[in-house]
Amino acid sequence: MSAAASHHITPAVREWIAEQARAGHSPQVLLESMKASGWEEDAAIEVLETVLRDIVEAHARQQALPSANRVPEPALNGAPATLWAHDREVRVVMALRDPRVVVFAGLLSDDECDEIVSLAGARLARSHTVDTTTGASEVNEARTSDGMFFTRGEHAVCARFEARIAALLNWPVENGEGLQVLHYRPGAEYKPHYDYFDPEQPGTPTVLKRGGQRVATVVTYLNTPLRGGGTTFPDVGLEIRPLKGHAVFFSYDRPHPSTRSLHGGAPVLEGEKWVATKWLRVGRFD
Ligand code: PD2
Ligand code: ZN
Repeated sequence: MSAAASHHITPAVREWIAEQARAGHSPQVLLESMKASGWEEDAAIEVLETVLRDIVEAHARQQALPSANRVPEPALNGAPATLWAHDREVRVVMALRDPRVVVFAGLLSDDECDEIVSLAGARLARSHTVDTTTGASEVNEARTSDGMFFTRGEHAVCARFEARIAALLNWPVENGEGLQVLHYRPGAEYKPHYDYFDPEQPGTPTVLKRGGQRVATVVTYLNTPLRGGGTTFPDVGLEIRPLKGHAVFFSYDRPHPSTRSLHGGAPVLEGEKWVATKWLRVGRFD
C-alpha cells in the first residue's frame, strides 16, 4: 500500500494544504511544515502530490465549464398542484431538481393533440410522396422517426400552445423555436442525446447567431402509444411515460453533460408515437 493510500487524507489536511497553496507557499515549504509537525517525509510528499493534483484538476474542470445561462422555470414554490398557463389550468405531475425535469398533465386537450397531428401529418405525407418520386422506398425503416417544423404561430393551435408554454415557464414566446412534430413507428426510437448545441462543433457559432443556446425543451405527447416510447433520462434512471396531452419539461443551464440532461426516446414497442417538441433559446429566435 502506498504512503498516501495508507495515510487517510482528512478534510482538515486537505483544507490546510489548499489554504497554504492559495497563500502562495511552495510545495517545498509545505513539506517542511508537515515534517516539523511530525509527518514522515515519504507520506507527506505523497499526500501533497495527491491533494495538489486534485486542486489543479478541479480548477481545470471549472475553467473548462461553459458559463451558466438563465433558464425557463415554472413557478413551483409552495408546491402547487396546478399552474395557470395562458388560457388553461395545467396539472403538475412530478418535479425533479437535478436534472431539472417537470412533468405536466393537460398542457393540450385531446382535440388540440389531434389537430396538431393532423396538420403535421398532412405535411409529412407530402414529403413521403416526394421520396417515392425519387425511387426511395416509401417507408424508410432506417429512419427512426419522421419530423417536420411549424413556424412560430403558423396555426392558431400552435400560437395558443406557444403562449401556454411561455406563461407556464416564464419565458418569452420570441425565445422559442417553431414547434417540431415527430412521428415514430413501431421499433422507432431516439437515441440518448443532448438538445444543446455542442460548443466543440465547428457549425455551432453559426447556429447560435439566431437566438443563442438552447436552454430548455418541452416534449408534449400527442397520443398514447400502446407500449414503449417513453422519454428517458439515463443519468438518473428516469423514464417518463408518454400519455396524450402530458408534457415533459427539462432545462440545462450550460451546454455541458454536468447538467445531466442526457435524454432519449425509448423504442416504441406497440402502436405509434407522436410528439411536439419545443426548444427554448436564451435569446430571441427571430
Ligand atoms: O420523443 C421523445 O420522447 C424525445 C426524446 C428525446 C424527443 C426528443 N428528445 C427531442 O425532440 O429532442
Ligand atoms: Zn431531445
